[in-house]
Amino acid sequence: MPTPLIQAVQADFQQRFGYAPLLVRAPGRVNLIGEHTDYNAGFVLPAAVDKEMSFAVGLNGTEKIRLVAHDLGEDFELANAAEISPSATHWANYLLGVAAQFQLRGHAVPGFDCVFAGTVPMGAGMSSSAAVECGLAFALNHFLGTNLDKMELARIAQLAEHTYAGVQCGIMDQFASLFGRDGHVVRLDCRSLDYEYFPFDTTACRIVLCNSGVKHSLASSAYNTRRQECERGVSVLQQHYPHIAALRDATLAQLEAHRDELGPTVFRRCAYVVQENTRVVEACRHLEAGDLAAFGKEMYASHAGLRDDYEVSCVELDVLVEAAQKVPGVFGSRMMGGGFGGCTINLVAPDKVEQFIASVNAAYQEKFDMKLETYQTTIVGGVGAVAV
Ligand code: GAF
Repeated sequence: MPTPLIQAVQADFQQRFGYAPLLVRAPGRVNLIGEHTDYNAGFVLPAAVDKEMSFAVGLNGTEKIRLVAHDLGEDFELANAAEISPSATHWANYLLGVAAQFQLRGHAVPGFDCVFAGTVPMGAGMSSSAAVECGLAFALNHFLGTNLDKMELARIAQLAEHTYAGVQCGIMDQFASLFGRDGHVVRLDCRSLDYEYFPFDTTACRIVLCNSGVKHSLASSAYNTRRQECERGVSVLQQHYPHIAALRDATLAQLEAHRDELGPTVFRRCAYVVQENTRVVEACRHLEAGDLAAFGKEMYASHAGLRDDYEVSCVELDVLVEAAQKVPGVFGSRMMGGGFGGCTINLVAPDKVEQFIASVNAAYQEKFDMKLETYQTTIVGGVGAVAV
């Protein structure tokens, strides 16, 4: 059954361009645990959720690329699809970057039209940009007949983010949007790209997101700096342990042994990543054993590491996690995504959700003069075409 949003982009497309489009949905994601581990060749545990981007896409038989951000009421036109380059129109870059990646792989991109809209909140750490990239990558793969598999599409979307959005992200977000499975979280080994699905019943344990509403303009540059700090750590360690190709391969003992050489900041960044990787593996064990309390402890430890060692949290997120921790029936809570704002993710017993939302709202209002949005999410399947 097409959602109202899919119907809206379809109607907008039809009215503007006068022909029938392909309809595509691309979900945002949550990440239960494993933050800033993806670009360190480590483990992550995301799931695609029911906040989605909706697309209407078609080939227009000309050389033009015409893009419409339905929510913003803005459009963008490029005269010649063979001459794609980054644009001053911020949102258009996520789409242009994807088309450019197809071209770089030797696939000519003809003129196309795309209308998109979404319910994934922007800047909330739920991967709205990855959803935009993945939705178009799916559509172009269809129209160009390129037959690329989902992992290749994830890679295209990731590289679009690197080259046209300037964020040197890992592959988690794009992977989650494309590989999501209804009712399952998925553990990805970001080195081998092997993945394993774990059932997660959101009627037995709710996933509640608290959107702090905080968006830091420096988040992208701080993200890239964290990545560089990790790379610096690896280059120091490699001088002593040539087998270390990424922080995934390092141990705390090795970091301790070279603490002075690493320097205090790089040491703490690396120590966080090494511990977070272990936490993902442990958390999956707890999930399989049905031990949500133990799973939740890993989440709290993850937040503490992100706050104190990786330093990507902010006071608003810390207040939300502290408030969550005081509510009975909350298994775990932590900041989610790149950080510097956005959401916390909370695992809450179903009969305690109301109390949880009331408590975190009260704590947030007491400290900050800002509205807190909360979302109860369900886990959905990954990017796909929508039949009408
Ligand atoms: C952002 C990035 F896009 C991901 O690749 C990941 O690194 C995440 O931050 C932190 O875990 O969402």
